[in-house]
Formats: sequence, C-alpha cells, structure tokens
Amino acid sequence: MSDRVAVGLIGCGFFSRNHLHSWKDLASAGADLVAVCDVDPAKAKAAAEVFGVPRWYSDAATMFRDENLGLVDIVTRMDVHRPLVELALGHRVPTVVQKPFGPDWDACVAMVESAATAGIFLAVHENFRFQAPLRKVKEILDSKAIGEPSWARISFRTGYDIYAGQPYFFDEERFVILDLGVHVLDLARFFLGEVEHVSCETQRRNPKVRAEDTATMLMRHLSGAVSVVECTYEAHRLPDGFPETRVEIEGPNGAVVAKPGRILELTVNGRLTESDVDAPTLPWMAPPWHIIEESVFRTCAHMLEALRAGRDADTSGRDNLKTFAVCEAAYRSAATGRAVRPGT
Ligand code: NAD
Ligand code: 89Y
Repeated sequence: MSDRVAVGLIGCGFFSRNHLHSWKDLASAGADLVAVCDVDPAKAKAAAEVFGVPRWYSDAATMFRDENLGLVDIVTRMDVHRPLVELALGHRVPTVVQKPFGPDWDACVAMVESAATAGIFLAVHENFRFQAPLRKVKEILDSKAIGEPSWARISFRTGYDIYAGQPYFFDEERFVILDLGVHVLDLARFFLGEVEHVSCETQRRNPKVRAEDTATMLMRHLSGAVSVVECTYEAHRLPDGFPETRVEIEGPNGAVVAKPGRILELTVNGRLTESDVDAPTLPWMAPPWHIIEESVFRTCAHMLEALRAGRDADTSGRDNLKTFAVCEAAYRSAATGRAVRPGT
C-alpha cells in the first residue's frame, strides 16, 4: 500500500459532516479524501464544495469504477449498508460502515462472510467506545485499580430533541435498541466482556414514534459480572446529559463512575478522587455534540491506523456481530419475556 490512503465517503446527510471533518483533519496522518457520493446530487456537490473534495458522485458504482480508493467510509442509514458494502468488497476496497451495522442479523452475517471470503478489511464505525471519558474508564479497568468488575450500570437517558436532526426515527420498525442499544451494549461488552444472557423490557413512551423508544436490559456476563444497561429518548428531566453515557462500574477494591459533565469519580480502597475528563475540542466541534464529534475523529483515526498496520479494527465487522447478537437477543427477550443467550 502506498503511504497515502485515498478515501471515498458515501452518504452526505445529517451525520456526515463529522466524518468529512475527520477525514480532512486526518490528511496529516495520510488520508486523502478524494471523493464523496450521495444519491442526492445536491448533497454530494455541497459536501464536495464545503470540504474541498476533488470529485463528487451520485452513484456509488460509478465512484468505485472511476476512483482508485484505498478506503471507503459508508455513512448512510442501515437499510443500504449491505448492498454498498458488497459493492465495495466487489471492488476490493477496505470498508468502514456506520452503526447500526445492518437492519437485521442475516444482513450483518452476510457482510462479515463476504469480507472474510474476499480477505478485505471491514469495520463498523462504533464510536462510543472511543469517547474520551469512556477510554479513561477502560484504562482504569485495565489497570486493575478497582479489581475485576463485578457490577455495572450503563445508561443513556435523554429527552433532547433528536428527531429534529434525525426525523427518520419516527418511522423505524425497530428503534432505540438498534440506534442507541448498539452503543451501550457495545460498551457493556467493552467493559465487562461477552454476554451470557440478557433480559429486556421495551417501551414505546412517545406515541408519535412507531417502535420502542426505551429499553431496560439486565445482563449476566461470561465473567459472572452483572450489568444494567438502559437507553431512552423519553427521559424528560434536568439536567439532561445528552449525548453522554453515564457509566458506573464496581469491583472488589472500588468503583469508577463517569458522569455527564465529563466528571470521572474513582474510588479505590475507600479513597475518592474526581477528575475532569472532557474531550479536547477541534475548531469544528461544539457542545453538546463535541463528545461524539471527537469520538468520530478518534474512530476514523483508529480505522486508518488499523488498516495501515494490516490488522482488524477493534470494532471489526466480526467484533460488531457480537454486539448485534446481543441487540437481537434483547429484542427476543422483550418479545418472549425470557432471558435470551446471544446467538441462539
Ligand atoms: P441521513 O438520512 O441524514 O443521511 C444519509 C444519506 O445517505 C442521505 O443523504 C441519503 O441521500 C444518502 N444515501 C442513501 N442511500 C444512498 C446510496 N445508495 N448511495 C449514496 N448515498 C445514499 O442519515 P444520518 O442521520 O446522517 O445517519 C447516517 C448513519 O449514521 C446512520 O446509520 C445513523 O445511525 C448513523 N449515526 C451515527 C451516529 C454516531 O454517533 N455513531 C450519530 C448519528 C447517526
Ligand atoms: O443516533 C444517535 C447516535 O448514534 O448517537 C447519537 C445519536 O445521533 C442521537 O442520540
């Protein structure tokens, strides 16, 4: 592979500005954003103009034919992930695809199998585990300061008007577990390891949305640890921590708590220390989204680094299948009233 990586981006909608900024900023790390694509030509053209991208397309097949891409970043919604991933792999282009990986289990498995057969890099842009405060939590766990974690609560509760930027949420057939559950369940795996079984209750509390907007999950991990994992878009209380995840983890020697406001509380052997773990901001980042924006930059940087090192990303397609399996198990549990083992 040459020193520089030619990046193409597909999907120039609401969230894409974070990816576009990130790839531009990663020029110093060897990324050249050479082309953007959207089925809406006005969006593709606007993205190319605003971000100084040399070429734009309204058809992904044409982009793959005409460009010599070293990486494609797919920032469309999940319904078109599989055909776009298959197209990219058919052109032997290493691929990163936004979360949720796909609309269902079969689509996700098919993408992972296609990448394995072709021997091509495939990763999911699962960015929550790259958020600055949550990296710090992982660092503390890895240091064994609190001992082996035995209990956790991971919670994303908000009443922020997410529908303004993402109006498609009103009509999703499966909503909060696929949109937010993928993030918080991925964090549960990241912090406590693989899941033995999950019980889940879902609620549709906002009558204007079609599917569940609240999920409350209880999990046993293979390590023996227990976690309570929650996500909702219907928590109308102040202060509203959007878009931060509250994480509380306990071990035999202490506890670590990441609170909205980017405050980290660490108790070790009866001694409490508090630190500010805010994300360092770049000029295009602004509160309240900056925690997420910064994690998009870190995730893109990780993808570039892993690709160039010839290894899988931490959130490879294969790894993300394990998170997706827990989501599917949560849906099954909500439907049956039983605890469900992921992948069964
Ligand atoms: P969006 O609908 O605003 O944008 C998607 C864009 O993709 C649209 O402009 C659409 O025209 C384009 N598109 C659709 N099919 C296409 C195709 N075949 N070829 C080219 N372009 C195509 O959606 P969004 O809010 O930007 O979300 C995109 C993805 O990002 C979703 O999967 C969403 O879940 C994810 N997202 C992730 C985070 C995060 O923190 N990781 C936050 C928000 C959104
Ligand atoms: O869609 C959601 C996500 O993935 O991160 C934040 C979000 O945009 C709204 O909660």
